Amino acid sequence: TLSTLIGLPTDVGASRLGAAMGPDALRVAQLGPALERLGVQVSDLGNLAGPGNPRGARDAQGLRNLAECLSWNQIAHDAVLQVLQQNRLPILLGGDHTLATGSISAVARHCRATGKQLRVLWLDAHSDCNTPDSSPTGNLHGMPVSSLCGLGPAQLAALSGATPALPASSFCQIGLRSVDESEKHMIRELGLEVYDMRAIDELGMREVMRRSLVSLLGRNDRDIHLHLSFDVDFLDPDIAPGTGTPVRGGPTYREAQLCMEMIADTGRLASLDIVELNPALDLRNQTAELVVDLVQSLFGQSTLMREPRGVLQC
Ligand code: DIR
Ligand code: MN
Ligand code: MN
Ligand code: MN
Repeated sequence: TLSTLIGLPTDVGASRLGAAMGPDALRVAQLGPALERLGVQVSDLGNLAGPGNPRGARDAQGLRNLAECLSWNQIAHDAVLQVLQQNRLPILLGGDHTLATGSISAVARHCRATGKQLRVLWLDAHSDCNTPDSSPTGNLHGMPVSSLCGLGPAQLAALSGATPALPASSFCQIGLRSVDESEKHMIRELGLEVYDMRAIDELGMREVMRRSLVSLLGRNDRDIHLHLSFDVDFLDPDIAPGTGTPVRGGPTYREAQLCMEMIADTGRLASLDIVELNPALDLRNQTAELVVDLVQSLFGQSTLMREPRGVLQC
């Protein structure tokens, strides 16, 4: 595998500062070398430049820092698209989760051009499907899913060159435990496939992953591009304190590992966002180190020699 790290140091979509330091914390935790040890060839574009955080008040539409979010998402889109066109696997180092709008818009554009089918797995404590009308905070990191489904701010929703960038049926979300009232309705309306923490409690992570991957990939016999959008707040805050909107009751270390291992087994991962890592809130970079550990599993690290198995057998 050839991969490219793209540092996008911004927190304009969030209300807490600090996610802008995420890319460097991942480099300090040796993300590149960890992937190289697994046989992944890594190049690093470094941190791309973009507007600072004006810490704006909410505008007439109720949104915070919309212009800056648009710039950053355009930067994310252009960088991810270029990496995909080089037949490399883009790894977006955020930055807050608004960047997934630009990143996934680029993946959608690339898949449209190459005839691939895009599927998005969204690991998060939150559903990120607020709209400008429904958002209780005005923070754009709470809106990437609705933007990609054509319901966010118009310019964000149009980034892929088609609105919606992809249908809601192409998403699957896992790990949710903080969903606004308005989002509960949106999940219904969009028909989003969601496995919340209760589902993980009741079914176990293995069955949740099996169901998710079957519904995303089917028999895994078509030309599918699987994108993983990994919000670090997916993880339980006891093991991952370095994130801006932690919610207790998340997946354990082993549950998260299994999740990544099962994604690796599909052999379909073709692009990745790592977002919402906030080193200012972390303890001695432990969250970044944990993320690097998990990303190694995502790229095939396993305890024993294993034959990659089909989704239906897992
Ligand atoms: C909340 C929190 N639903 C919002 N969202 C977060 O601001 O829309 N997403 N933290 O990561
Ligand atoms: Mn390609
Ligand atoms: Mn989140
Ligand atoms: Mn998120």
